[in-house]
This record gives sequence, structure tokens and C-alpha cells, in this order.
Amino acid sequence: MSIKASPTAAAAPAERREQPAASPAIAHASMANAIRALAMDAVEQAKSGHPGMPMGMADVATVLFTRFLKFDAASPSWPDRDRFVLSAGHGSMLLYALLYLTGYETMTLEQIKRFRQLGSSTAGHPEYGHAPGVETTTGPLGQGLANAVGMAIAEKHLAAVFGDSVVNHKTYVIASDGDLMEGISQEAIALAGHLKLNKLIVLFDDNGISIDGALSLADSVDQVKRFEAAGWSASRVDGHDPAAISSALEKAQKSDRPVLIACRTTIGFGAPTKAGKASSHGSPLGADEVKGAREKLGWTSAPFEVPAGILSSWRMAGARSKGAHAEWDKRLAALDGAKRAEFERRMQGDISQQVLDGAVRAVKESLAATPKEIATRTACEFALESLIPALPEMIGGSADLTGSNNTRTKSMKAISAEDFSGRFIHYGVREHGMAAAMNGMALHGGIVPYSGTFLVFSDYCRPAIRLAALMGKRVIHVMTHDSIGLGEDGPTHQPVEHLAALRAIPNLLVFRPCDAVETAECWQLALAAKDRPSVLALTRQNLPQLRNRLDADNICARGAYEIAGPDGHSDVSIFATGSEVAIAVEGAKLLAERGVAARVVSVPSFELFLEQKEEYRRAIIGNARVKIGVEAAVRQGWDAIIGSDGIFVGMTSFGASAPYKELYKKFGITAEAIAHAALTKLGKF
Ligand SMILES: Cc1ncc(C[n+]2csc(CCOP(=O)(O)OP(=O)(O)O)c2C)c(N)n1
Repeated sequence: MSIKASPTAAAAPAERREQPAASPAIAHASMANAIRALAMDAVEQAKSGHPGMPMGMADVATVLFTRFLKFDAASPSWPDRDRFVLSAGHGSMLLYALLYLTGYETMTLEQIKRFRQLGSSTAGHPEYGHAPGVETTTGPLGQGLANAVGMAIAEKHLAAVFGDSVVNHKTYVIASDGDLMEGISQEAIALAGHLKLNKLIVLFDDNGISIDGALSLADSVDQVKRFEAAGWSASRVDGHDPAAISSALEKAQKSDRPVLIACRTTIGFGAPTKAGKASSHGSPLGADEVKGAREKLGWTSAPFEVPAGILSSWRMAGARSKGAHAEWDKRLAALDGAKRAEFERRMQGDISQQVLDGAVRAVKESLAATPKEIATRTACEFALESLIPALPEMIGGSADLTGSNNTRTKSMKAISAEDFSGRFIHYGVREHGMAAAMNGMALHGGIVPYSGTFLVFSDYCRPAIRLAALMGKRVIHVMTHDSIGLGEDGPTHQPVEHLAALRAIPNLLVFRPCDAVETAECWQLALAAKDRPSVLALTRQNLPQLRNRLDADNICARGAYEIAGPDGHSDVSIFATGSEVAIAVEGAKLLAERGVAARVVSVPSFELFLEQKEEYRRAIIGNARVKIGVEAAVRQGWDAIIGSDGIFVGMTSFGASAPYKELYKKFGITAEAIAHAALTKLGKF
């Protein structure tokens, strides 16, 4: 029995018939088989990779890319393109094959042949920034789906701001069983359903197989019911029947809610003995199996060869939306000049330095005139009051801790299903989904997302923060209640190892400002860092304002600087961050009373400091006999500043539940402890 997918797709609906997908002479099955063949060949050549998923989803992808997806292969960054997210990133060859076949210039056959090799754009899992057409880095299951929710939110918001003549596109996702088993998927699905993101369409690769074998080993969820319960429109189709796929997608175009299409597929479709089995999931099929698959599929071309007729049909699919693109160009040109310039600025992610500097200067001037003894979370809100009106691309939020995180300014309207023009998102208690959705917004473009939760829950966001860092996207996490200083909520809520854990992520900026002025400066640095995510670790408890002079420059930009100290030589250097800087200053005063000269260095960002020139680093670290690091957290990472023989005043255990001042005493993070440690080391005790 031939297992070729049905050769003729359903007649295209009226509005789509104007743009025929491809040469009618080329049957759907041949186009889908081109994907299958390339996936098999590339995995075989690389001797690693995942052929099963691309072979299983080739029919679905062919229908999507030839009939529905609005894209222009010649213009991968066209702002109004539909976004396509391959959440099941292990099936990367599906995406690479599609990009090659549809004619993305940089996705050459050579790149396909160099799948998974050093320096190629065809990395094992899709990586954002390596190949135009890859919208996001996927591989950690569930992330892509949650990114897509952010992309769909971004689309809705920008359409509300700039109008649907220039912003009117959809977000399509291919997700696997693994994506839907991950907990993050629940957060993403629930948020999407709540916000009625009707332009989000998920094609679920419902193949009943995962790595360990049949899905029934570990899962028995009815995904259609699950999505429906979250407010989605959900249906099932035969994922090898192009007519059924097409009609489900057609219906999805007019949905009033997000859409799930569960596509029943056979993993490794076409492989003679491995189809439908976990053995086709994640390793080369082997020469005999590939030969057999070619026979079953009726694919007679040599490895990596796509017959000219099939390739040209695919290329026509890649150029299908050129007309739509040209029309869009006209609509953009017809926009009011200022609006068009603003749209283009925002899509390019350009923040005017003048505007940002002006907004931060206003905050610093106010603080210099009237110093504030406030928590840095409150200082954050104070800074936001100036930043939010100046930077319309900032979209804030909180994971149900708005009143604690202080991320919502007075004027900010919440985004809702009925009105996406607001600038604040109530993410609900969904830290992981929130962080991944923020990545999606940043990837979509036009938005600088920031949001809030407690620092201790950075663990719940970490996989998404890591991906933002890997992708180099500007995503800003306000994380308050940043130490035992939060007090009575106790050790479950008191971060101890989190600063070290976040500092361990490459390309992430971790800021821990010591007062209201530093908070404003750290915001400025986070917003100016176009290619990096940031975390702002902020206090619950009030802190004195240590910087009362108006500095025109951003002093935090160098990561560490001397904030207090005697003229001339110091016997002791005390390095501290955030709430512990004021304690360090008190410690230095106690030492001065004992005739010991001590300087205090505030270290708002380890990363920025360690990136400074050696000369500056040496000068700031200095040559005092005693170096002390003070931070209400674990020591890990501090040796880079104080050396392995430096003294560390901080945490070595979890915290406790009590008023915070008592906790600082109990854990020995006090001015007295600092002075005592220094005097002991100097032999003055
Ligand atoms: C968060 C995360 N955990 C584990 C993995 C490793 N992994 C890759 S694919 C997969 C599951 C495969 O099943 P499914 O998602 O159904 O994909 P299919 O076998 O259908 O291609 C796993 C566990 C991963 N990529 N991400």
C-alpha cells in the first residue's frame, strides 16, 4: 500500500485563490516529500538530528507555508509578516528545509548539507540570529509556544497603537507532545485564552510518540478539551490530509479566540520500519531505512537534490506574499510622516539616547533636590513615572505582585482582551510564562518588555531568562524583595543563591542598586542595552539615599565605583551591593573611629565592572590590605572582586522568618561585623 499523502489539496478558498500557492502541476505530496527527503539526508550526513518530526509534520507545514503563512522569503524582516515558531525545536530540519525551499537567500543547500556543523546557520536546534527566518531560539520544550503568546500580544498592542493597516498578522506555532507536557505550556495557554489572542494558531503534532516510546507511558491528557477549557477553539484533523488541514486553517483565520489544531500524524512518516515509532525521533534513520523511505514515498532524487519543478513550486510559495508586501509598503508610506517614523523607530528597537538621558536626568535632578529614603522598588516606580511617558515602547507587567513590585505607574492602563492599547500586563501567577512571553514581545519587535516578580522566583523564570541572554534580546526583569531584607515572609521567599545564579548566565546584566539614584541609573543602563536582558534586584526595605550630588554622567555604567572613602590611602576596601552599601558605609565610619581608613565601593553590576579596562578595575579594587565583600547572599562570584583571601560578610545558609533588622543581626550582616572582621584581620583586636 502506498502511504503517499493525498495528492490534491482542497480547493483554495476564494480570497486565497488569487495567489496560487504553487504550480498546480506539482502535487502537494511531492512538495511535502521534499521536506522529508532533505530532513532524512541532512540528519544522515550530520550523523545526528531528529528526522521523525519533520517527516511527520511535512504535510501540515506544506499546507501552512504554501497557502496560509504570510511571508516574503526575500524580505525576512518585513514587520507585518506572520510569525512562525517551531516550538518543537528538535525538528529543526523542518524549518531549515522550509527556509531553503521557499528561497531564503542565506539558507543555501550548502547550509543544509552542513546541518549541525560548526559555523553553519543550521544549528542543532533553531537559534535566533543565525538564520533569517528563524524567529526565536527553540529546543527547550514549551518555550516557543510561550514566546508565541508574547508575539501575539505584541501584534495586538502594536495594531492598537499604529492601526491594522500596518500591523495585521498572525502567529503560527508547531508544537509537540513535549511542548504541551511542559508546565510552561499551561501558563502560556491560559494567558492566551484569557486575552483571546485570536491571531495565535497552534498546530499540534499529535503523533502520540515521545522519546521514551508511546505517549501513553506518561500522559493521557485530552489536549482538545484542555485547550477548550482555557478558552481556545480546538479541533482535530488528520495531519496527513492536506484538505482537512487546509480547511481547519481556513476556519482558524476568522476565529474570535486562539486556535489549536491537533494534527494526528505519524512520526517518521514514510520510513518503512521506523514510522510511528520512537526510533525515528532523534537519530539518523540509517542507510537502509532511508532507501526504503525513498521507495515508499516515491522519491527518486539523489540525496540533497530537489527536482527543479518541485523547487520552483516551493520558490513560488516563498514569493506568494510579495503582492501583499507591496500593498503593505504603500499603506506604510501613506501613514502620517511622524507616525511612520515612530513605527519604524520602534520596529528597529532604537531608543533615542537624548530621550532616555532626559528622562533619567529629570529623576536624578529631583532626587538631588529632594533626597528620598525609600526602598529601591519604590525608587523603581519613581523612575518609571519619568520613563513610561518618554518611552512608549515600554510594556510593563507583574506576575500578580503589582503592588509589591511597583512596576505599574499611575497612568498605566492594563491590557485586556477588549483593549490592547494599554501598557501593563497582569500576567497572573505565571512567572515562567511571563518571562517567555516577554521574550516573544522583544523578538516581535516594537516593544521593550519589563515586568516584575520576587527575586526568589527568578528560579521560575530562569529558562526563559537564559534564552533571552542567548538570543541577545532586551528584556527587563524587575525582581523585588531581593534578600533577607524582605523579613517576615521567611526563607521560602528570601533569595540567597539567586544573585550568584543569575550572574552565572552569560550576557545577562544583573543590577543591584543601592539607592534611588543608582536605581534610576541602572534603569538607564538596562534600557540602553539593546542586545542584552537585565535583572534589576530591588529591595523591599527603605534605604538612605547615598548619592545626594547631581552627577551628569551615569556613574553605575562602570559597574563599580568608590562611593565613600578617605582622601589618600585606605587600609580597608569594602565592596557592597544594594542594601548592603549603606551598611558598608556605616562599617567604614566605625573603622574611622578606630583610626582605620576604609573606602566603600558600590558594585551595582558585576558584569559591567568585569567588562571594564584592566586599569579601571585595578584602580577600583585597589591595594588596601583588607578587602571585604558585603552582600546579603552567598559568596559565590565575589572572589573575582575581593580575591580568595578576601573577607565576605553575607549568607552561608537560608534565611529565617523575622523582622528584617533582627535578621541582619542574626546573620551577622552589620556595620559592627564588618568593622570587627577588618580589625581582626589588621590585628587590631
Ligand atoms: C525542556 C526540555 N526537556 C527535555 C527535552 C529533551 N527532548 C527533546 S524532544 C523530547 C520529547 C519528544 O517528544 P515529542 O515532543 O512528542 O516530539 P516527537 O518525538 O514527536 O518529535 C524531549 C524530552 C527538551 N528538548 N526540552
